[in-house]
Amino acid sequence: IADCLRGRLDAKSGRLVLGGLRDYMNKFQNAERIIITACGTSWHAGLVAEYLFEEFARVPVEVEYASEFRYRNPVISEKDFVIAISQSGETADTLAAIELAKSKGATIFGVCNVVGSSIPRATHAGSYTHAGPEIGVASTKAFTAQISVLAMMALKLGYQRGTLPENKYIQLLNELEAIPAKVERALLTNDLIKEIAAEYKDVTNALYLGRGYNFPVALEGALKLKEISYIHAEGYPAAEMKHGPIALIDEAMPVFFIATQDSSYEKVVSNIQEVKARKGKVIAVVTEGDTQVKAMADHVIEIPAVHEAFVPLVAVVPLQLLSYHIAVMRGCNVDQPRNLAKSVTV
Ligand code: F1P
Repeated sequence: IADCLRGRLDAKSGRLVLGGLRDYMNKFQNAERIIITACGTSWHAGLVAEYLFEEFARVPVEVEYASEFRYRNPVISEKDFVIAISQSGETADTLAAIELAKSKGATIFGVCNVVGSSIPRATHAGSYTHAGPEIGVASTKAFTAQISVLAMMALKLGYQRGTLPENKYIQLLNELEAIPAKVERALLTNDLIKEIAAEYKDVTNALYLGRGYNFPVALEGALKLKEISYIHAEGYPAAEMKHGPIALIDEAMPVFFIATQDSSYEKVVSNIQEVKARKGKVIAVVTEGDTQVKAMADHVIEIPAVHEAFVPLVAVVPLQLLSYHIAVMRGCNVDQPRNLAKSVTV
């Protein structure tokens, strides 16, 4: 994240340099809709971006799995600004979605990690995430770097469109600048997470629940567990629990909540009560100093207080660590999970 922000962000002067946008700022600012397309973890980063763009820039956003988008007949025009997100820059579905949108006259912007890969070459413009090489197949730091770029884009757009007042804009840039230090602190939970992993390494199912900005974090937490530990896991918006997944809860079901102190905190607390009433095990990522969730949960993992809009950048870290430790304890190869390719080029 620090590498991604470096040179692009100067909160004190309000300077936000997004070189890739320079020639396309007009298109971006005047777009009637933003379409975000990606696969896997990158799609989850796109979901976070939907919340960011709609909150700060008040532009309608659609987030599409590239693997669906490319095969249906979507309504798309030159008034759309399409953002394609990919770590590898080689994902075949995302490339095909780009070609489709391009053929309809939309402007395509890439958010990719691998410099010179196929997606940056197929797009009109873009920003690199500068996350460094992803050694493992499953994306981790690419996710946080993608969200960092997308957050900067959302703040810039909001400011330019006048939906984000200058003082709030500067305040949010300052918050963003403080994120790398908060991630460092979140990494200090490693030993505790290892203990939690030892307790849950043999489960066969897990649920991940979060609301608002933490809903995509729940999806990503579940995906990481599936990808590297081969444990069946589902991510859901916490409020959807009562529409189905609640039937799964018993004493054998660990439920991972992202329950940080934000606008949906009280509602998440009542979701936790519902799980505890059914004897489910609750492991919650909470804000430092939390007492309410701590009193109910089987385990809590504390992370520093973060502005609600940027909480995915920090809250995902303990969930990535948890999947890592569980995978290692189960004897799985965390860098080369079975059946998974780093670049899905077919
Ligand atoms: C998309 C993706 C990754 C996943 C795995 C397979 O890749 O689904 O999110 O972890 O590596 O591919 P990309 O388009 O972001 O490179």
